[in-house]
Amino acid sequence: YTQDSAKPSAAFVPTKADYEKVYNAITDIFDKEGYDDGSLAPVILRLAWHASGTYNKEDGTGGSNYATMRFPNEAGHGANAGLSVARDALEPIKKQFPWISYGDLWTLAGVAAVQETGGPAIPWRAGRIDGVEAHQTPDGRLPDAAQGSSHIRDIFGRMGFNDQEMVALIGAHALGRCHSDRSGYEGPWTFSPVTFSNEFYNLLLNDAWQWKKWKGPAQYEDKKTKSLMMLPADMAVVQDKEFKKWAQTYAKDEQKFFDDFSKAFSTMLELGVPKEQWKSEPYKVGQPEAAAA
Ligand code: ZEM
Repeated sequence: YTQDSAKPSAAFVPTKADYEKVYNAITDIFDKEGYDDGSLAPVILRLAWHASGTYNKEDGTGGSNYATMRFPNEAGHGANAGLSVARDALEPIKKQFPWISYGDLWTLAGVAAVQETGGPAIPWRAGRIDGVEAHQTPDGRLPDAAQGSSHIRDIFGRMGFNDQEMVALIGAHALGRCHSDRSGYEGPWTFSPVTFSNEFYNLLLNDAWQWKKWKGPAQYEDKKTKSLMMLPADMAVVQDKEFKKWAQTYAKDEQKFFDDFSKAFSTMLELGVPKEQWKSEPYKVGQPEAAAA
């Protein structure tokens, strides 16, 4: 045996076409009859965000580089409850494409979740590497849904985001729902939880909201149908004057929301990755022009 045949994966250098193949394999697992609203895309987007949102700009720790949610300690952080659903769903794809790092797989899956539900293209690039348990960050780096605008500014400011970017990022709550057996909260934010849109801002600004009367954690329900929800942290987006200006902008102008979300989310997915690790400039995966190229 030569050294090469002993280490076959080291010799393989993936191209953009290979990432297109991974992307397509990811989109193939989204539809899931009987699960939530019929799609795994929302919980997979939440995985990509929680894998990236641990970043601390002060010391460079956390972020998407090392995919440390693979380890039991970080997987067990309260904020990550339920994300095994997303990690487990992506595992067969990791087996099919063993050369991709978990960080690249999870973030590319987040890109696919946004794009395949009708959201904007999210520039992405490969380069994350799998880390070790020592790369895990302490519990408490992700936002607490029970808190308001100063907490949101602390948490997202630590990642390096400004007010406008914070408000744009939270707009992802157009997708998916809360689960009482995961976060304790319950219900979807919008009537179309598998469509990426600016509906989160429209509902937040234009519906009447009241505290839900129940045994669970304090959350809002819409007065009219009592079928939608808002977290206290969501409500902060209209209670805080500076945040509210952006919510109004995004409610009026979906294209502006898409543009700003795309930039901020693309940045978020790159947090914590040293420059020298990137394999290319960011580019669009899974878009018609990419497939044609
Ligand atoms: Zn969420 N999020 N999030 N979020 N999130 C939940 C679900 C989802 C907050 C939060 O506490 C919660 C961002 C920001 C913030 C998604 C994407 C993004 C849930 C419900 C909670 C409690 C979990 C459950 O029970 O299943 C808070 C406090 C945030 C900021 C202040 C950002 C940024 C996101 C992406 C860019 C998504 C897609 C879901 C839905 C998951 C699902 O399973 O349907």
